[in-house]
Amino acid sequence: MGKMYINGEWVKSKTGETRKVINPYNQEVIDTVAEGNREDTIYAIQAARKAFNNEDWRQLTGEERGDLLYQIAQSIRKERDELARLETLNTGKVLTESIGDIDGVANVFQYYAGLADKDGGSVINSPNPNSVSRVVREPVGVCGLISPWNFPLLQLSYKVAPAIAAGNTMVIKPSELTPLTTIKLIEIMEEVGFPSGVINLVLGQGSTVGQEIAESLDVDLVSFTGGTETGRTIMQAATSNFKKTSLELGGNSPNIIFADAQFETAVDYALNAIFFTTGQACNAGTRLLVEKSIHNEFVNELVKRAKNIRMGDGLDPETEMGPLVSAAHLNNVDNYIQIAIEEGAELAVGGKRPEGETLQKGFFIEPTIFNHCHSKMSIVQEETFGPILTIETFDTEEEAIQLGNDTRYGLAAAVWTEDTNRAERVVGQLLAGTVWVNDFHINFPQAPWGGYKQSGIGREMGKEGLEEYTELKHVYKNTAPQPMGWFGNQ
Ligand code: TXE
Repeated sequence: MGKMYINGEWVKSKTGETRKVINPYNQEVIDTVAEGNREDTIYAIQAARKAFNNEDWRQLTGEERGDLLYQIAQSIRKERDELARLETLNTGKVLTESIGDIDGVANVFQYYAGLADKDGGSVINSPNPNSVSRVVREPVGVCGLISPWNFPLLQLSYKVAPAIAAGNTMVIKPSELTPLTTIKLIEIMEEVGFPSGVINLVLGQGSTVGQEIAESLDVDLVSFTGGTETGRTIMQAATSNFKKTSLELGGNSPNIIFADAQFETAVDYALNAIFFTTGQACNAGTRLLVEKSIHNEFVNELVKRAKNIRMGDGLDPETEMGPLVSAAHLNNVDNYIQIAIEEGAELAVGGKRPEGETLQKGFFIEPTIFNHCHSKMSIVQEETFGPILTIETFDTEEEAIQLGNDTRYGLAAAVWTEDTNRAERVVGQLLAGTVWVNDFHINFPQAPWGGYKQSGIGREMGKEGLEEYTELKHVYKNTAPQPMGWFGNQ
């Protein structure tokens, strides 16, 4: 049974409650794990607070913390196959994707291992003679790290690795749907060796465990990846003590195809942009914007290939697309499809649960494409978070930009054209945290990741992702102190 890890010990929840963890491919129970509540969370927060004040942790140098991170990266590489298998069992995603995720996790730990001892602060110009002014970065304190179910370990690594690099302590809460690889990561971290209380894991629901983390007066920073509405709740709760808040929320990313784009490559990537991880990616290319002159040809090709997508068990190497993560999410996605049809979007392919006995046991939905959409439709404006592509057309560059930005989100965007000057003009106008030119989905630890508008606050990864986990301190030293003689000096 999967337990929680609090104050250096593996523990059951105080109530003894447990939760079954389900494989979304066939609804079989993969494991049973502890189900914590507010009381367990408070205990973990207290342990993290104590550990933050403990010299054993505070006195470690950046180099030593970097060494711990490097060891974690190495262990993840050793456990790659097992971690990837677990991720596929728990999320339903295909094994190749899980392997990519786990390689990404190791890379994130390695990147922050290298960064942990690089920032020695800076000396700034002081307006006064005989003085030295410097700015240093210090850890924030106790960090609450709340992660989602779509990239369970990868999204968590964006938080845990920089939090350690900066010298914080933490309470980790994975999604209640997908805790298995996170439990395994904690085992790895225990083996690498951290002082008790530096790393704590609490399992359980968002409304109890997550809410306590967001509200607690003893948590100094909350970093959350998940839905925009949950992000709003967390931000409100975090006002209790004005926690530093980092939010990576939803997206509704435009994928803009000009007529001069390399046709076959653009089609290929457009499919990958939306159907990767069954559309359950915050940066999925959900809104395809195609120049009118190639629209019909482009859609025909997309539909032809979408019909061939093989759904099935993520562990089967033949499978190209797995199920959605849960019955509740399948229901959400299905609702969006019905609304789209009612609103007059033209269903080009998919739109229903697949036939065939084996797929009935899982939370499958067919790859779905809606043609002739417009930006007033909810299917275009909402984040469906399923394998649903909407298609709109444009005539001019200006129109493409206007449609691309016609969303409350701003996580990512892509533009496809062979005209490099046009590409730069469009990039400059798109309101998104990441813009790809003739590519999609790529991200890596060196580059900051996060969104404009309602896609969130702050950035993960890159050196900016480390700075989120630090406080700035200005130190001013008078090197020739003299009495001022200001008060009561008659
Ligand atoms: O996510 P939630 P849900 C989007 C996507 C999806 C929608 C809802 O559109 O359809 O969100 O998904 C924890 N205080 N994304 O409901 O609720 C929860 O336990 C603190 C985008 O499954 O955001 C889990 O650990 N924490 C996305 C985490 O928040 C709370 C990834 C994410 O769950 C909480 C996932 C609370 N009050 C969904 N309530 C992305 N950006 O990649 C829940 N949680």
